[in-house]
Amino acid sequence: MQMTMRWFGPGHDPVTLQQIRQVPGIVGVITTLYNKLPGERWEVAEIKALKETVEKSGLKLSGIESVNVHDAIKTGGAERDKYIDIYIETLENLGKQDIHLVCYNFMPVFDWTRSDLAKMREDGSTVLAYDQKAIDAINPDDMFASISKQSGGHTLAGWEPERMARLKELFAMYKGIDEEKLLANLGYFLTRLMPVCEKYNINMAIHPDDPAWSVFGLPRIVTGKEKLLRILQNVDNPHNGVTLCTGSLGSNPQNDIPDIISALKGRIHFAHVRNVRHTAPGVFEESAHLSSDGSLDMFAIMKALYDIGFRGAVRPDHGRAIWGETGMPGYGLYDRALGVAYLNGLYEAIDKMS
Ligand code: DNO
Repeated sequence: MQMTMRWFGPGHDPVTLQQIRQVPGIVGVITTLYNKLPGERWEVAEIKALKETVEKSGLKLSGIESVNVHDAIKTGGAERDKYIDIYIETLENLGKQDIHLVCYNFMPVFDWTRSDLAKMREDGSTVLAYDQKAIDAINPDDMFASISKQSGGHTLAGWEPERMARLKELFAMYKGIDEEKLLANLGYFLTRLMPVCEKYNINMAIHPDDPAWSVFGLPRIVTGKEKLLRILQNVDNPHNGVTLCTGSLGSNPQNDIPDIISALKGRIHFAHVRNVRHTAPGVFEESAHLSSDGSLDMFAIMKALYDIGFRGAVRPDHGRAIWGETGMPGYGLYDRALGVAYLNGLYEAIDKMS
């Protein structure tokens, strides 16, 4: 297992590489060119500069999260081949810089969705939370306004203002796109990527939909075991794999995460390990990583990853805001560092007892 943390890059992340390096057991960061919009090509010089910045700090660039996918690809629109060509060039440029892991998502219009970015808990910490009733009561424009108001001035991953300014147009693009079409469009995209992935040994790792069900009437296809298996079987190539995000899949209490991990053996290329607390149907909050603070059994999750032989990049996921830290919602240093320490402890125990 390679323990990593997400880092949003120079000028975007208030957490520094030096701070990350001081977290015990961290070997690398998962990062991105944060200013790139979906559909833009990543140039060699930009990737090189990012990599050098990371490596100068003594860390490895362990993978990219995310190279975002243009909506023309997701909808199978007229321009999809043009944008797939650009995506392939980006992969080629990443491969040439010895980068072999790319996390992406195939969620229509929105990336992750929350109703509250700072829900106050009993102990005074704040967490990201979701309440389906609040989402049902809001329209997508107001949703974006509410998210940006709560973002503390940061641009949040997947909520780029440039895209959100075109919400109506984006929703119109998805008219007539149901789950089957979205799945077929994903298959088309992946099939075209596989040759460049094989050439440069790049593992594509699709991120589950968060939450793991449809929002605002948009189709969602990365929500549970059957659908994940279908995505893998559709393009049955080891480079077509998954980011096993326990918090996203775990938003639905019906998802048995250790069982999903076993079913995906060999095709998990990256893991986001965090806990959620289910409070009512369609209502959850992001708890501390500790099993007893949430609804997921983190030991069973780490054990399942260990048992399938997963030794790739892992990162803790969203942390609570604690100890007065202000920063990007979900991505402060302190609670994620606690998460790392806990996951390292679980892993050491599992390893020594196996
Ligand atoms: C949110 C993240 C997502 C994730 C993308 C992957 O914190 O988990 O934005 O990075 O869905 O493409």
